[in-house]
This record gives sequence, structure tokens and C-alpha cells, in this order.
Amino acid sequence: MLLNKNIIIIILVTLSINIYADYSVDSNNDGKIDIWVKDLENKCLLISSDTNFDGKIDSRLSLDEFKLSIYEETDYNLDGVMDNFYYFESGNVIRQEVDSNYDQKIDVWVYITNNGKSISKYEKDLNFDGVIDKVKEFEVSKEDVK
Ligand SMILES: [Ca+2]
Ligand SMILES: [Ca+2]
Ligand SMILES: [Ca+2]
Ligand SMILES: [Ca+2]
Repeated sequence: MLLNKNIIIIILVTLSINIYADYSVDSNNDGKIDIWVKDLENKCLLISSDTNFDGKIDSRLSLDEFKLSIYEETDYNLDGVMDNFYYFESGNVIRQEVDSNYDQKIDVWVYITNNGKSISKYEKDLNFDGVIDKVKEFEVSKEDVK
């Protein structure tokens, strides 16, 4: 996943940012497209990628006009269904939602603060009935927040 992200960044830089047409890339040269970049309104971008080259999209990333992340979803177990969701503010992740048992229902919520560096709280639905069973809050010291 990380390697693929680097590839995307290289492609973005190489193609320069002023291209307004949608484009797609075959990053591993196997003849099948695996990265799709779509221009959205307000210079936002949607980047979809097939990171394991099985023909199914397993990562979708939305970027704002400054190329900061807005939203990302990934298919961690590569079954074709997204299961990890990331929400961003000013390019920093503020919340992650996870479907840890792959039943297409979120069961872990992680709240992140301090420019994406500290976890302030997490909530878990341990028996997957849709009701949160465990909440853990973390003290984030003021020094960390600075
Ligand atoms: Ca390919
Ligand atoms: Ca895939
Ligand atoms: Ca999945
Ligand atoms: Ca679930």
C-alpha cells in the first residue's frame, strides 16, 4: 500500500498538476490499468487504485485543491469490498473507521488528534451487533497538542 502511494505521488508530480482531463495509468506495465485519477469539482481529485493488480479497486483517495487528503477508503483484506475508512481535516487524519470482521458494518472507530499523531479515543463493537461495547479514551497532554 505504501509503495503504491509513492507511485501515485510520483505520477502526480510527473504529470504536473494542471491537467484537467481524467487519466489512468498502468503502473506495473501488465497491460491492465491499475490507477485511475478523476478530476472533481473545485480542483479536487479522486484517485482509485488496484494495488495488488487483481482487477478490483482496493484504494480510493480524495484530495482537495492543495492535494491534501480529504477522505480515503481501502480494502484491507482485498476481497473487493472497502473496509477501512479515513477522514481528514487539513490533510491530517482525524478519524478512522474499520470493518474488522468484513461484514460491511463498521465496528471500530478511532478518533485521532494532534495532527494525526495521537489517538484520543476509540470505540469498538466487540460482538458486531451494531452497538458499541467498549470505549477507551486517552489523555492527550497539552504539550502533545501544540
Ligand atoms: Ca497494471
Ligand atoms: Ca485489487
Ligand atoms: Ca475488504
Ligand atoms: Ca463489521
